[in-house]
Parts: sequence; structure tokens; C-alpha cells
Amino acid sequence: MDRLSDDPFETRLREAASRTETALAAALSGTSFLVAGAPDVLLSAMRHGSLDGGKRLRPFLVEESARLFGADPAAAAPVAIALECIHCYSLIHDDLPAMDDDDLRRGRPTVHKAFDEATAILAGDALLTLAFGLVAEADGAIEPGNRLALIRLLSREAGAAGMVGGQALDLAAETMVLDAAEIARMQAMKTGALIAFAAEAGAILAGAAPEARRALRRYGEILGLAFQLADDLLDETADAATLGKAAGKDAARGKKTLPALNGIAWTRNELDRLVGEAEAVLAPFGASAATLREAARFVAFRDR
Ligand code: GRG
Repeated sequence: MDRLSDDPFETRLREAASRTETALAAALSGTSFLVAGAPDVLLSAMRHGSLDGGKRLRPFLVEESARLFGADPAAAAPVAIALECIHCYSLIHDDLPAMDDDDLRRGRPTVHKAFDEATAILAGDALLTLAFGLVAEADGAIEPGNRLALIRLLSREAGAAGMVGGQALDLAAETMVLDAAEIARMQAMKTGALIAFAAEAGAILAGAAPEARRALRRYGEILGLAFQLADDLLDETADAATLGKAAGKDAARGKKTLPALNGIAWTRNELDRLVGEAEAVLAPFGASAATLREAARFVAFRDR
């Protein structure tokens, strides 16, 4: 994160981002079992696409949901960075000419610009694959049944019924008109699935009761909706220098987002409503969910 705020929540988010950075750098250091012997250029492209940037919101949510249930932070760490690897792979692939065709990401050239298209595809593939290895090898930290449950859910949320499926629907929407419900479904898959996983992961790590696990899942789904609405709003209202990526792309492509369909006032209202819903879902957890409540506000009202 570039602009430093001394707000306690943002400080906490920044500290978590720094932990993610250190753990990701270690996982991509070339000495770790999962990548030792990888070609240098491929490893450099993986690092370019994943290190030194981003809000690291998803790892933060994994950490905070784990904390809520008293899970060991050492157990949360591999899940957090695995999820970030998948997020980074999705950004690398989304930026490719065959998809969103972007030159700028996190204020830097996208991976296919800094390297080439084939290397960017492979770097994304390798980050996705690495993610599952990272969770699988956390054998000292995560109880085997919980580890399998995490791998299974991560596969679903990242795959055809989750993020990849949402991206497929998004690409299809370029040649057909989606109504508001179809847009919401596409976004729940494309963006919401990984965020919902992040929120649910802590409950799985701690072997929490089904009702508590469902509540965290619901919180993550609401957060995903708010995240995407805020993202679409920023695409309309912020500039590329602030975002570190191109702005105004949806309107330029005639792509219908919920803010474009319903207007900015409706969007701000809806964001308020979603924050209220997230707070209500977290109410049974009392003060220990304070950071997750603040995360909902941050996601909805962020400026980048
Ligand atoms: C290519 C399989 C595949 C999926 C792509 C993530 C995604 C699906 C597309 C990215 C396009 C996009 C702008 C989606 C909106 C939500 C989103 C994921 C924004 C980027 O996430 P942030 O804001 O990024 O958390 P940082 O850089 O902070 O990590």
C-alpha cells in the first residue's frame, strides 16, 4: 500500500500485508521444495506478479477469521498465502490480451508486458499450482481433516463453479446483455468466491461449529458483493494513478456494472446496506469480531 494512514485498522492491514509479503517471498525463494529447480525466468515472472504490491486483503481476512476462532496463526499463514497466490494468478491472467488486456497493475507493468504472454500464462499456472502445494505441505500446522477440507473448498471457489466460472460469465457478457441478477451472480463467482473462502477458512482451520462457519461464509459473501460494488464505483470515479491500474474501462467497453445500471447514489446506499448486513451477521461474535466489522467498512468505502 503506497499512501500510509495511521488509522488503526489500516495499520493492522498493512502489518498483515507485510507478513504476507515475507511469507510469499520465502515460498518463491527458489529454496522451497515446491519451486526449487524452477526456471529463473518463470520464477521471476511469478515474483513480479505476486510480490511487492496489493492490499493483501484476502490473506488478512484469513488471518482475522482464524483469530476469531482462536486458530493458531501458524496454521493460517500457509492458507493466507495460498489464497494470495491464486488471487495473483487471476490478476496475471485477467490482464492478458485475450482477457482484459491491461498494461498496468499495482502501479507496475503487467506480467505479459514485463515478460511476454507465454511467460505470463505459465507464471499464472504455476502460482495456481503452488497454492495447493502450500496448503498440502502445512502438515505440522493444520490437522489433516481440516487441511483436506480447505484444499477441497479452495478448489471449488477458485475453479469452474467459482472464480474461473465467474470470469467465463464475464467474458460472455461482452456479447450479451445481463440483467442485474445475472450481473450479481457473475460477480459473486468472479470476485466473491475467493473472498468468501477467506472468511470461511478461519472457521475450517479451527474446526468451528457449522453455524459459526456458515455465519463467516455469509459475512464473506456480503463482503464480496460490497468489494465488487466498490470496485465498479472506483472504476467510474477514481483515476489510474490512484488505483495503480487502468480506470474507466467498464464504461469505455460498454460493460454494464451495477453502478452503471443503477447510478452512483444507489450504489452508495447499497454499500451502506451491505455493511449493515455484514455487521448483523457478525453480531453474535461480539467484540472479538470488531476487526472484521471494520474490514467491511474498509472494503465498502475504500478509495483504491
Ligand atoms: C482470469 C481465472 C481468471 C479470473 C479473473 C480476479 C479476476 C478474475 C479478475 C480481475 C478483474 C477485476 C478488476 C475484478 C474486480 C475485483 C478484483 C478482483 C479486483 C482486484 O483485487 P484487489 O483490489 O487487488 O484486492 P490488489 O491489487 O489489492 O490485490
